[in-house]
Amino acid sequence: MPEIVVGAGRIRLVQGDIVQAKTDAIVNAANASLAGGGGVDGAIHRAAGPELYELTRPFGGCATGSAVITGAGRIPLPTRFIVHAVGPRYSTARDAECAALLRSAHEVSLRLCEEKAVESVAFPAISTGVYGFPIARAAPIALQAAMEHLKAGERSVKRVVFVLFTPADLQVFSEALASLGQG
Ligand code: AR6
Repeated sequence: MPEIVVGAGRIRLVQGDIVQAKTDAIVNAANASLAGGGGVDGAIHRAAGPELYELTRPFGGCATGSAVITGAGRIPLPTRFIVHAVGPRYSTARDAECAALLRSAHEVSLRLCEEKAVESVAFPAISTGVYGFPIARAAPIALQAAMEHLKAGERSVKRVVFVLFTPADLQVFSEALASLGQG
């Protein structure tokens, strides 16, 4: 299981269903309306139950590149929070802008976790499904955001887990982690 130590924390990569992550917080790859959808969003809403819609409704949506945090509905402890992060829809023509938005979706998610004194958080590969972000391009952006957050020190977040849905996605993240770890 790939894992690296960063400052006082660690980043781990696993393959599986993020609903089973058993972290204090789980990040959802949401959309700007926060009204639910397919992919990981659908899986999280199914597990959390209809109350999750009640929890997101007051926000009235979320900008791309940002995130909001709610309770976890029916997802059992230790998970207490869902972070609804909105990654960009990828377009080659706007690659740099998409990269910045993906990075900020991770940064805001981690900042919200700090506000709630979260120690462990699980991320999916945001934007790499329906939103079409090439995963080999997304992986180092996501990992770097997590590494920089942990490196800053004095963080409540000590463990960042990336839960990749397929073995192929896990492989891509593992290679990105290995090259960043050496850098
Ligand atoms: N656990 C972990 N990863 C998952 C799971 C799961 N249960 N299910 C899918 N993935 P996507 P996006 C992976 O499409 O690209 C929704 O409709 C999937 O293989 O869920 O950010 C929202 O409402 C992929 O690697 O999210 C938005 O409208 C990754 O999660 C839109 O899709 C992200 O794929 C967001 O698109």
